Amino acid sequence: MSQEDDLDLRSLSDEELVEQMHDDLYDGLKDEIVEGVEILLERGWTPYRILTDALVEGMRIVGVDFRDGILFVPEVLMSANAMKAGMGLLRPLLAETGAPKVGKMVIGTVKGDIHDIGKNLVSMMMEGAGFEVIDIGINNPVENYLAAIEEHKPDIVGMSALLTTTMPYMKVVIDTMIEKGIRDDYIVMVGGAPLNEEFSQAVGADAYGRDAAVTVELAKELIARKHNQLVARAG
Ligand code: B1M
Repeated sequence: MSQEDDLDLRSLSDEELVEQMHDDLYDGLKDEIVEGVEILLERGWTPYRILTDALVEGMRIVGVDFRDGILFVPEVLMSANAMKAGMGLLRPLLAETGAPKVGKMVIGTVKGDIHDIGKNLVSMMMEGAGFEVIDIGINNPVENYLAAIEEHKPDIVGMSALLTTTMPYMKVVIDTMIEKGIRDDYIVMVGGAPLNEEFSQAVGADAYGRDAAVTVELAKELIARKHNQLVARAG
């Protein structure tokens, strides 16, 4: 479905606008997505609601047609770019907490994998919850994680994978941390659409983040638990 040139997004009801944004994301229409986000913000929608109802849901629809061979890589890339433009507008708003930093996280997509929308979303939500986030980007070999851990001394190491072929690489990173004797110094969290709780446990992670909101909650819990353990040990 393509958008007619003269369609005035402002004339649409919230529900119609969100539906139109799903179509615009599908069609990779970056400017329209930015405008849609602006309108919903003006109408008092929270950044989180815009993110989940308009953008993430739109991308889910794109994913279904990508899977079914209706959409192809170039089209999905345009959708991804439109999604990123919308996320760019929401990022500062989600990060605007002013709260003291609750912890530090290094996050990256694993080697062989270039999907970064979910990881970026997690980063944004973590920042919004008061975490300092060091994003090491996509296609990261274990050396990149180790270098970032060494440099930034985070509380949490986060890994993202969207492909069944790349998710096993998470175990390579965790096993290397074990070999180097540093595994237990960090909370390791994993996420990405093909993962699940069992996989997370099998590779030796501390937690599986089903989505960005769950990841934030789990991260807070795990940080609190770590602090309590440190206090108990010191006492
Ligand atoms: Co790709 N791709 N893709 N793709 N792509 C999937 C993942 C796929 C499921 C599509 C499908 O067939 N239905 C499929 C994987 C199948 C499989 O492995 N079994 C697939 C494929 C096959 C491929 C290629 C191989 C296609 C090809 O070249 N023939 C290729 C691989 C490239 C590579 O990585 N080496 C490829 C390429 C691409 C694009 C470049 C076109 C583009 C990526 C653009 C980008 O990211 N900059 C793309 C996209 C956009 C998708 C889909 C459509 C959408 C992914 C997405 O952004 N979702 C995807 C289909 C799908 O997942 N439904 C698909 C929205 C995002 C908000 O959700 O990423 O799940 P998600 O993140 C969530 C949670 O998972 C969680 O929180 C996030 C927010 O709630 N989470 C974490 C994610 N990471 C976390 C890390 C954490 C915690 C939580 O750390 C602690």
